[in-house]
Amino acid sequence: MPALKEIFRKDYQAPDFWVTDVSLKFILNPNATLVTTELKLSKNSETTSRTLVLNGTEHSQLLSLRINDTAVALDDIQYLEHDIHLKDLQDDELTVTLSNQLDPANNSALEGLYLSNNIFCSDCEPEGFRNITYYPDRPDIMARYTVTIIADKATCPVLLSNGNLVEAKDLDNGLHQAIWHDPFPKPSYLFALVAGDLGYIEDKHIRPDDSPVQLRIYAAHNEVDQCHYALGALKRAMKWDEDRFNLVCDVDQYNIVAIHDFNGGAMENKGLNIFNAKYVLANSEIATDTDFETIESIIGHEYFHNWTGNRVTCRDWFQLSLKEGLTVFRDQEFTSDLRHRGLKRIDDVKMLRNYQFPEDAGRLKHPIRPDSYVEMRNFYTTTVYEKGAEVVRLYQTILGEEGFKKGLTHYLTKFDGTAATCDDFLTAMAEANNQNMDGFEHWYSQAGTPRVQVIKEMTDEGVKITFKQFLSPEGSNLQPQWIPIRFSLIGNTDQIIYEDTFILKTWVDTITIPCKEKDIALSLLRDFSAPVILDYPYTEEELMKIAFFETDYFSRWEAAQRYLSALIASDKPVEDKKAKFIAPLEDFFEACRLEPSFYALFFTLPDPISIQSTTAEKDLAKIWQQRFDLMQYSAKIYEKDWLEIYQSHMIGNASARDLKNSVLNYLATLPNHEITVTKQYESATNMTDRMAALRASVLNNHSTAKILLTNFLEKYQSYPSVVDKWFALQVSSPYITIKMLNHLRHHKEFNSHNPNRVRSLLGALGQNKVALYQQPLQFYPWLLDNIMMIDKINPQVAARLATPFSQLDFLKKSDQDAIRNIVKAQLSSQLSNNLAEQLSKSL
Ligand code: B3K
Ligand code: ZN
Repeated sequence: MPALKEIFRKDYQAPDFWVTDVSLKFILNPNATLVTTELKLSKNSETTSRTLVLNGTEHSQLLSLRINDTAVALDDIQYLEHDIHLKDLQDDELTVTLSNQLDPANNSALEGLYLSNNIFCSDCEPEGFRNITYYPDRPDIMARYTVTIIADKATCPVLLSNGNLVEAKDLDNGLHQAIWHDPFPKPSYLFALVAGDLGYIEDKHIRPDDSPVQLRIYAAHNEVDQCHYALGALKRAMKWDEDRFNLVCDVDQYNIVAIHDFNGGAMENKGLNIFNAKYVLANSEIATDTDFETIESIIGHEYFHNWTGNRVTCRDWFQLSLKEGLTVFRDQEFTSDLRHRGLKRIDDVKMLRNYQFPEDAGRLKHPIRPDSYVEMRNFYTTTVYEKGAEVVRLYQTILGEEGFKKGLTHYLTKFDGTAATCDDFLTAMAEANNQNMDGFEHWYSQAGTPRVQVIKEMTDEGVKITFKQFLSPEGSNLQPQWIPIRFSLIGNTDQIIYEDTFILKTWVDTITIPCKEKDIALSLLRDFSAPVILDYPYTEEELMKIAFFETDYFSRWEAAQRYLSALIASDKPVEDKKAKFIAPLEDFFEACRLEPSFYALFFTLPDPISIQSTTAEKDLAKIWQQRFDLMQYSAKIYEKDWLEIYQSHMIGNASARDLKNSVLNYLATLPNHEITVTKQYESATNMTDRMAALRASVLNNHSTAKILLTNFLEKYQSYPSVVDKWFALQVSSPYITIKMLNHLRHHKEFNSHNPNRVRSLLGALGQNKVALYQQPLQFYPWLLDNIMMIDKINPQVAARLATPFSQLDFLKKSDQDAIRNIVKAQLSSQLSNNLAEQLSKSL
């Protein structure tokens, strides 16, 4: 395998030339698109050398190049790999003009300009623009773009780019042309082009100064009626950013396009967001309640980038968390404000623990601001995004909501129109709040999840609490991080008698709270106030007190989960767990009617992998079985009560559906309730209920599962995101076999060129830890073979699917070794840089 070239953060150098203006002209054709580019350049007075680097790739064929009025012979051009190096350019202001040809129809990597269902579309972040034209493709270069698009009017009636439409006219030979101008200087990764036969719906957002923003969502004609929910979400996002952060939309036309073949979730291109159709198209027949919430948050996320990412962007890609962590935090707050803050926090923590904690403990671990990379595309990780968001949340926890807002306003004002760094953000936060935040910066440079050990002692002065932080690997040159710990004390009368936030800034610290009561419960890390692993030996009594009497949603849920994890992991026969599980459960049967969504989470037992990581039991198959036994036992004992809750929530809103479907999971463990599941499937009037029934049937291996699956596919064949669910559900079953996987892999609905479909098969298998644990030597080689097949088509997607190979710790040691040997053997094959980086780091 060729050596992988690593790029280091410490090597950042400003460019010798800035680009002030870009003119692009596209003559679109599926196999031979002609691109003409004119760049106005200006010397960066802060560097002494005079080299212009125009990044390119093997995908674009250079046809001509001129510097000012002088043509450069193609043979005289100096390349370093695919990048053009123009050296010793003497003018301080100059124009470079070039033309090149592209083959969008054969661009299966879906980066740069490609075709999806006959729609031309672009995807450029982080370094896809260099697939479109030769350009200094780095985020610190921000230029004004004018884009001319010429295409066949019959097949491409809609021509879109960033900014404002300044001209549209018909040309000869059935062609037409549109010219777009974007007045905001932007980095190349925010460039976008869409052209094809699309329909749209539209609406307006009225800004505080009464001026309108025209909003449009474009989709295939037969999908336009599925865009209404997303359009409403966009309006809510615009309003929320005005109310919460005084941030107003700065463009007069805001377009979103839904595209079926898309590598990521969505892209925040200035004024022209391109979305994976899965995160736009929805109605209650095809989308679950969770899908609606996800769509709203992603629509919000891309819109919020308009300030945090587009107006202030990143100096280099190592700073990615500057825009992503911050924007995830903003979308989390958006959902919290519009929906239910407590429940949203629980969802976010679950996500962080299920995906980011394993990454931080695995072989691909990296700080939220990495120090080096081979392929930047591999660093769009849950660490950069979700842990990044937690770090942004720390500022708010420490500075308060108002302090945070002040800091954000200061940051956006100070760096408006520029490319900034994570250090700039920290400085702005500290400046605006007049706070010394020295030491906070270690969150950006140190990888791994801190562990916080807490010791509680009752002394004559009161409750003495000692906090110690541990970072791994111990003994290395790591510095203590700032860890805010929200906590409360619940006293003898089950009331909260004290609450505070303690900020641990050193390795060890202690506080004493004057309190004479005995039997107090210490509730730690309320609202999950820092992304850490809490090591505190809660007693069962403490957990019960917290689960019943805390006011913080996260803490109540967490206490119940800890309690249940220990109970499930314990080797006692299930009948002996009765008193401990069933008796407390009874108390919630009435309470659950008041807050159905919350209790739906409460009743959902911790998943096997989280039990494995928080208890001494490491046999995942056994955990899975004991978890099932406990559910089935409780279903038997309380069948009448469960059924009563189930039936009384048959009709209702999303919250009622949550509760009903969490109860269905208990009932579904009993053979006599297969019929309950089937009935729900058949009579469902929305996707939430239908999918919940199908899931219960498949995951419990009901005899009817096959029939329901066949029926489901027939019904929803023409809805790609629903067919994705059909694949993913089967693959996430603990009963999945290689035979079934092969059947799905060769199913007529499988499409190795569509990232969503590929993820619904290979991504879902990588997440099915119970199956992987049981038959690792069958599933991992199968997964690797198929990832390597995808690598030939789409390296970016393949590399992301390979992350399970870096997180093998949950397996038996001998299995880990065997799998690493299999990976090692494949490293000599032809792999993309993307996949080679992920796999070689996994060894
Ligand atoms: N900024 C994009 C990331 C896309 C990366 C892969 N092409 C989406 C987002 O985080 O909003
Ligand atoms: Zn983002």
